[in-house]
Amino acid sequence: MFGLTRARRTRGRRTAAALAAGAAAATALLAAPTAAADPRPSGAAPRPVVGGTPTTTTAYPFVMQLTDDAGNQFCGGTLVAATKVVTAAHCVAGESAAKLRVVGGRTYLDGTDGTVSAVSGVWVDPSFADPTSGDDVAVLTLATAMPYTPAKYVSAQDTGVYAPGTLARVLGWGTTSENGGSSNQLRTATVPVVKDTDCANAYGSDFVASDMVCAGYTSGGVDTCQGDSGGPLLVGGVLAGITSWGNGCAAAGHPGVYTRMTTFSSQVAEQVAA
Ligand code: 4AZ
Repeated sequence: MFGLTRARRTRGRRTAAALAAGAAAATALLAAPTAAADPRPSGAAPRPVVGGTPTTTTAYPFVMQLTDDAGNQFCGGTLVAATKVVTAAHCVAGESAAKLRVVGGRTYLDGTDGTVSAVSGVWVDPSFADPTSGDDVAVLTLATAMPYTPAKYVSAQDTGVYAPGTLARVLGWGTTSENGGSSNQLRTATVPVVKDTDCANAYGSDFVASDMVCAGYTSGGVDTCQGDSGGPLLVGGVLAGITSWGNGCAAAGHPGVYTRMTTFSSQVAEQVAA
């Protein structure tokens, strides 16, 4: 039933030819020295988010699973108040609240621990149409309060969090390689914020700088992937982005694209107060 939501993330489903053409163009661009050095040992295979490490909801108690009513995880979210979860619009647009669940305090997809809540309200940014047009933000209201410490989120003036090269943390249960399987355990990785002009060079008009920010290494290897959407991008432990889209996962020249939270923080605050 969430097939449409997934299918809309067509960036991961481009043809091999389109990917190859994009990769060739990107290789030329990505001599730009904006990203931090890749910390992985040279020649190391990408580790499974892609290139991350396992973690727990004890370490990151505000990281939520979004599931359908059968318990299948399809996106992530961030608890920002006891009954409020920030996620991506593309995760929940067109879905009925009755079929959504939010699970907190559960590190493993196959676990039964933590707290499961029904969703009593879904706010999707009214301007949202498609992730590549921006406005990819939603706020869920939970029927049951989550007994976990929420995350703080950036305010409109905190744009310094997007200084190129700033290390950001991403989290999720998404696939550990493009077209691979989801991770049973929550994973995390750190990725540097990419300069807007480099991201515009990679994605053309699909990159809307007012609404998006990119993060990733010039050489790829570390990224969010399918199933990580809606989850947090944290800078200094504060929610600064929402996993939104990308062309494939972890490919050189195609960083992950995240919702630029500073643009939406007043709208989110309004929903959190509602
Ligand atoms: C997705 O389909 C998805 N590499 C999330 C993140 C990225 C690509 C796809 C970025 O949920």
